[in-house]
Amino acid sequence: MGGADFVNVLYSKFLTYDPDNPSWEGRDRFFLDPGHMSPMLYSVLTLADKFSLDDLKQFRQWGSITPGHPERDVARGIENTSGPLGQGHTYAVGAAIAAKFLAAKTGRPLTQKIYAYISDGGIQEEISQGAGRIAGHLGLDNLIMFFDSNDIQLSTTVGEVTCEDTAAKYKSWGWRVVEINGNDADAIENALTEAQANCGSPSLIIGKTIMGKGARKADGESYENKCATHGMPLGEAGASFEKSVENLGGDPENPFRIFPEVEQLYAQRKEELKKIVAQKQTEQEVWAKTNPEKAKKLAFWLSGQTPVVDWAAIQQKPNQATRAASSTVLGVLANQVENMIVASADLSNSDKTDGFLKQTHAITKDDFSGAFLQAGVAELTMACVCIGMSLYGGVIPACGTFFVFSDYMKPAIRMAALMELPVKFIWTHDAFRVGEDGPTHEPVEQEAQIRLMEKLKNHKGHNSMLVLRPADVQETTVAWKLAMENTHTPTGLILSRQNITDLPAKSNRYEEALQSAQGGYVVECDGHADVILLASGSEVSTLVEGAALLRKEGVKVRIVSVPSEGLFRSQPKTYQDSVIIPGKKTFGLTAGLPVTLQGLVGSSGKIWGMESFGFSAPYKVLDEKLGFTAENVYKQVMNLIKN
Ligand SMILES: Cc1ncc(C[n+]2csc(CCOP(=O)(O)OP(=O)(O)O)c2C)c(N)n1
Ligand SMILES: [Mg+2]
Repeated sequence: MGGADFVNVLYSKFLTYDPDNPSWEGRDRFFLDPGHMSPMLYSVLTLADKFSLDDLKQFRQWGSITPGHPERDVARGIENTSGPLGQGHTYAVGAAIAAKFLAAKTGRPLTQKIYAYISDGGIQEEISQGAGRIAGHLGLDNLIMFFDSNDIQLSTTVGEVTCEDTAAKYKSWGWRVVEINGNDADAIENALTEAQANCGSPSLIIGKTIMGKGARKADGESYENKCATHGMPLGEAGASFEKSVENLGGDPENPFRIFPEVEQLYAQRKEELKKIVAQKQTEQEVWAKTNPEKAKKLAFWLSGQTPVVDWAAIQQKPNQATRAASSTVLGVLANQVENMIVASADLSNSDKTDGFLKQTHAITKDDFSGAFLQAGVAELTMACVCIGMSLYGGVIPACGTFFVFSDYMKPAIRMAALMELPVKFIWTHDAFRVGEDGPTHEPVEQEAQIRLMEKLKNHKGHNSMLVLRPADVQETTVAWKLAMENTHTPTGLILSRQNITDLPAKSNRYEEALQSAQGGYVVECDGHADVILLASGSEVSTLVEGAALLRKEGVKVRIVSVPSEGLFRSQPKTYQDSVIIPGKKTFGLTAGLPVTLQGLVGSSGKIWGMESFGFSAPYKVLDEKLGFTAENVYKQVMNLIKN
């Protein structure tokens, strides 16, 4: 691989890590954007004693520790390799922000670097625009990125798809850019030395490299610079495996071999690292002794434990939109959770993340003590930056935008779920009730889509995501509590734009809303109910209004709020059956596709939902036209119980 010279120089001379403690937080980080190059990373990590030659021989096999695209395996030195091109280097941007933020918050000296490796694919992915812009704008001089510019990609040459001046592009975003021969070890070493000394801007090293360097055909002719070598073993791609290994100085009979001079180079580096790490740790200890309070805080943050928040004391104004209730909670979190960073994609005053912003200030190039990231209009970038902060550790990231634009973030949500990262996604304007903005802004199928992630298990066997759609202000407080307590998977909060009448309280609505922790619970029940009325979010209050009409006709109802189907289905069967009684007629109301509630309502019921895209009109008109009214609940339920 053409980038092998770079990673060799990086790992044998520059990257600082503790050979004995892979999760030492003072380590440099290396993010490999093109995850398809994981064999290159495995190789260099084998030289660093993290893998064996036998592990390399098991590459991509069932049960091996060397899968294709490993994503994350910190114990073996892998911070991240990104399967989806473009995301990985954006995680690096997030990690660089987190490092600067923690340094600013604690006064701890910042000595580590965040390295990223990007290829033609990552450079072309749209997300690189957001990552490049933010890194340049914030002057992330702790970020050094190497571009493996080999002019070849998967199915074409680079020249067939672009004529851009990549150096000029990054310079325009405020990066320091150098261009070198990426297969020249001395040039790489010089470029890295300069980049390390650079202040005030991120560095891009464009390394011109040769795809399939050293590859030869059977007749000895060169087989370099071929798309075919991107994804196939050399022999199958048209080159000769034997001739190529021979040409590179190896033994085709015994290709898995570490040469003595290489072994020596890495053994020497290991000794150097021990000294470097010992010195850095001493510096950290000196700092911790002079700053015991801050050091204690930092240790707690890095542990990833649930922050202490006085949830019961949060005062909610009644009958507000759940986005407003979320804003109230965020205002409290800004003061009680010092290691939280909230971002918004240019909607802070609308998604109400400004509740947090008002208690802090935005992060800027010269000041990382603020805890708010103005991400600009770049939802996927923002989500990946948050993932990067989470990968770095010590920071609790959250980000907000309109629910309909969760579509722009889905590829990152999936990665957060796969990597078990507790990023919080705040999605407001959760239904067609954004009416006047027309169908483009009205989410319909988004809730069903996001809830699929609640149904998908991660490799630990847990729901890969927690998705909560609270029904009123107190459920919103509880939803945030559950989100902050969820330290092992991402959480999505789906919130309303419009005001919602609070659900009826028996004694204390907050205490009752705490039952959201079971995913779903009975809000009200008239003895032996004739019918179960079930919903999440603002539709629950519409059911409450409909129930009043039904009761006038002597119908006994049970009203159930299900903020999270995934959480509900994780409860013991006896609990589930005590809430949604099997065989009982059930009516579900959803502002999403009917399928959103299918798993809860089952076959003995009826779901009233959206069957098409929305329409442009004020939301009260849409409620009437689309049947989201007490009267329609009454009508539909009467039909259901009669049949
Ligand atoms: C988002 C995304 N789209 C498509 C792919 C499939 N894919 C893997 S590598 C690649 C392009 C490879 O070109 P380059 O990045 O230059 O890597 P090189 O072939 O030079 O190693 C593509 C399209 C992917 N992994 N991620
Ligand atoms: Mg390439």
